Parts: sequence; structure tokens; C-alpha cells
Amino acid sequence: MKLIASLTSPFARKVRIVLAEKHIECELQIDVPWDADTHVPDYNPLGKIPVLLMDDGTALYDSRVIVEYLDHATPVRNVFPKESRSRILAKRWEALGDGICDAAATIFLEQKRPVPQQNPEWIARQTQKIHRGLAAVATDLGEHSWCMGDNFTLADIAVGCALGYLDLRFPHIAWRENHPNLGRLATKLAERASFSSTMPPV
Ligand SMILES: N[C@@H](CCC(=O)N[C@@H](CS)C(=O)NCC(=O)O)C(=O)O
Repeated sequence: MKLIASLTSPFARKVRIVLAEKHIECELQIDVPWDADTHVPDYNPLGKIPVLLMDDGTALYDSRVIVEYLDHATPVRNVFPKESRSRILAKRWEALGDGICDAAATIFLEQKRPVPQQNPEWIARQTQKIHRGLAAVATDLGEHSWCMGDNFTLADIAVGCALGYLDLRFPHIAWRENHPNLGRLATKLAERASFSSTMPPV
């Protein structure tokens, strides 16, 4: 298997963390979809990473499909809860984490445009999604050890990747100060080898 990814993509990081947690060997092929010489569209018509190339040549995308596939691929350290309602709730946490990343990536791209071409209302709308998303995550986490209670799951991986991406792109967003319980979660996640070994390069 081969994972096509960049080192800064939070969606690709989510997959890399699941691979590490489940001790699944997978070659990493770095490809930045914004580069002129990217091959990503050869594997994913949407031109987005991550893409998982399976041994039979099938290309899997997007990250949510890939992590579900990987969780089924081996029974080692499952990151999805077994029970169906809990599974759906884990996927809801994932949607929230990924949604924060979508909004953050949208702002990052908008702010790369020349200032006169940027749309402040659009940036403000995306910024609200980030702040509302963080508030929802913090409320639901409360004083629990992990997002879904006592067990580390995909929910923690998705939320951890979103927090890491905010640190990378928008270090001025003071989510640790505004939501101390998210800071505690991030500190605990950083102690895991899967998280420390996939930290995005600054
Ligand atoms: N929902 C997708 C999002 C993937 C995504 O947006 N990836 C970004 C990199 S962080 C990308 O490849 N963007 C290239 C583009 O939009 O053309 C997933 O979960 O895999």
C-alpha cells in the first residue's frame, strides 16, 4: 500500500496517525496537489490528498473512507467504536474536526490571494465556523479523558489533527486559552508516538 500525501495536510495526518496506531506498514509518497508537477489527479479526479493506493491498484479517497478501510483491515487497536450508535457519534466528531480544517484551509488559501482580491466577509464566515466548531468540541469533551469518554478513538485523532492544523496555519487563534480542556487533550495526544511522529513541519 502507498499513501499519497503532503506533510502539512491535516486530512493526510489523520490517516497517518491511524496507520501508526494500528501498526500498518505503508509507503508514504509525498505529493503536493498545488504543485505544477503533481500526479494527484491521476489517482483522485478531485485532485485532493490523501489518496491510499491499495495493493490491487485501487485508489481510495477521501480520508474518511481511508480510515474506515484501515480500521477494518486489521483488528489491531481499532479506532472506531464497535457499537453502531457510538460509531456514528465518532464519525460526527470526525466531521467536526474535518470541518474545522476545511474552514481553516479555505481561509489560508483566500489569504494567499493579493489583498485587494480577498473577500473579508468570506474569511469572517469561515472564521466563525472555526470558533463555533472549537466551542462545540470543547463543550462535548467537557472533563472527559477522551472525546468519546474513557477510550481513545478516531474522534480524538480528528480533533487532534484540527488543533494541530490551527497551530500550523493560525497560531494566533488562542484555542488553548479559550478552551483549557482542549489544551489538556492536545498535551495528552502529543505524548503518543503516532502524533509526535506526524507533527507538520513548521
Ligand atoms: N474531504 C477531503 C479533504 C481533502 C483536502 O481538502 N485535501 C487538501 C489538502 S489539505 C487538498 O488536497 N487540496 C487540493 C485541492 O483542493 O485542489 C478528505 O477528507 O480527504
